[in-house]
Amino acid sequence: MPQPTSYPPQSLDGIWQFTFQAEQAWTDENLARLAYDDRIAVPSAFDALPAYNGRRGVGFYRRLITVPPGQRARLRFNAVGMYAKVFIDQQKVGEQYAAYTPFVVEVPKSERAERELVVMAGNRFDEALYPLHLPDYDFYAYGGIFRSVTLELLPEGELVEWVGVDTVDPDAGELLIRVRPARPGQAFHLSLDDGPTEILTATDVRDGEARLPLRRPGLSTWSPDSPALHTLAVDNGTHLHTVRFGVRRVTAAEGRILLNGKPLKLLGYCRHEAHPQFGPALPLAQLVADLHLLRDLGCNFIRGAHYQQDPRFLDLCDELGFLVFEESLGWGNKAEQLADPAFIAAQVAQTTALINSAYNHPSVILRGFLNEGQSDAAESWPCYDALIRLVRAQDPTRLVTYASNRALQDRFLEHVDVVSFNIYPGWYAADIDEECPLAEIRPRIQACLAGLRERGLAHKPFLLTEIGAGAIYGWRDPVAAHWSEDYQRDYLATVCHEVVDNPAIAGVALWQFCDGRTYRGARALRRPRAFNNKGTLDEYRRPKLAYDTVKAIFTA
Ligand code: ADA
Repeated sequence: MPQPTSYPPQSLDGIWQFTFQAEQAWTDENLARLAYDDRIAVPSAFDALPAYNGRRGVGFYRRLITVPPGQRARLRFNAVGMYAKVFIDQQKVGEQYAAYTPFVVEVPKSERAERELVVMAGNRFDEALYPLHLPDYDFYAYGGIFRSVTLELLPEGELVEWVGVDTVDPDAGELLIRVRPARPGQAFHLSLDDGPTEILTATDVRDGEARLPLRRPGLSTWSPDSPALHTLAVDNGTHLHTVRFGVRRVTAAEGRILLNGKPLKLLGYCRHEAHPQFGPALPLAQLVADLHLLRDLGCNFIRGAHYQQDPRFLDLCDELGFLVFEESLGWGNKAEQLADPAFIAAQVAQTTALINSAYNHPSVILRGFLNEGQSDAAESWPCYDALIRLVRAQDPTRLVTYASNRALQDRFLEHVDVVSFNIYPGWYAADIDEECPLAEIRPRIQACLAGLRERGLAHKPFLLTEIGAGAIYGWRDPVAAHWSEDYQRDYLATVCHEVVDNPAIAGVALWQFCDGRTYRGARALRRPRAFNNKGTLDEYRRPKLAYDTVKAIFTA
């Protein structure tokens, strides 16, 4: 058997040339006249930098790369926002209209080794061009190469493009190895944890995917307390593809979420990838620091709001034993969008890319989409139907859900595994003249549970996937009025005690971990400082009064 070929990916992160063009149209692909008058880091959000703060247009990132003449190669971009075009030697080789979602582009072969790479990163809102991120979303839409870029040298011939590892029975070490592409009768060489190579022949092939059962009794399982990880190398004789995975099975029964048959209580936060100095392009040290803070708070659960998470963050969640709700990008999408075939296609494409690129993270136990879409309108069903079918078909090891702010008016709850509600009793209070709306928090939560029981949905686990109150960092108020740290502390104490004490609640993701920049202009009148201030920490990760209160309850 010829030795399979696998080259380690080369990082292209570092200092690139840069120019910002406020007036250049997205359709204007004339690169020849550009003067790269600036320098920038990759990864970065260019509009998190003083020269480009708040500006909208097109950022051009440029660097040279070296590819041996005649060598097959491709570039992997882990995230470019809001949308991107990629050029090699001034020829367009790829486009991407889904920020936060990885994509790859082939590098055309050349007799020359030194090649010019230019990336156009657009940050103008444009619903026709990019309907996935609209101006009313409550988080700032940055532009840039948000996450790492790598160069992969590839062998000629058929590649092992994708490998997924499903756990069938964690106790028996029974796995299903899914390999794409594949043909009936094709032989694959597998090596688990650098162990002996085993040859498996593809007999069960569906839509170009081989499904190879593999049984390894005694494989250590993945759990928050013991986050054991394994590697699997698959080669088809031409190309070697290695993945890391965890042996774990997630199920839902009798109102609880179970991991390897044991019930969980999910305690944690919703977290945006955001920082005032880096936007969504967080340095690795900040990802680690955020997870250390979440662990210090006593959390075991993170909802990655509202888009695909940095793969390094999920790798860390795998290694540290966090449990994750990951969703594709959406925010308050209305029925007319949700019924629009072009929008549905964009949602299916980005969610498919998310599933494929983040498939083997054992920490991700819940797969979501369409945060707070108009799921109380029948016209919205086509998009929910398409995405629920997609997840069930392509991502069968995770529970399907979506975060709904329609509560008991939601029309699609029967179709998901877990009911996830975003509610804000005591903040967006029913009666704005009510002096102390804290009193409405527990009754509202209990009313949701009662309503679900009446609808015959009490067997589905119930998550509070958003609940919270705003607090301006440093504002201490003897009256404990809205926007004070005191009110937020009392609010989250009420919520956390209810969650911990009430067995009918499977978990909570408090809104939110830290403050984050949001709207500009008049919309910001609802967001003091033009930030979403519901963080338990401020945007620089400085803890508010609520921090110690939540920690005391979560760690009790
Ligand atoms: C919604 C939304 C969040 C945030 C929150 C709030 O639930 O999903 O992104 O906007 O409201 O702060 O009001």
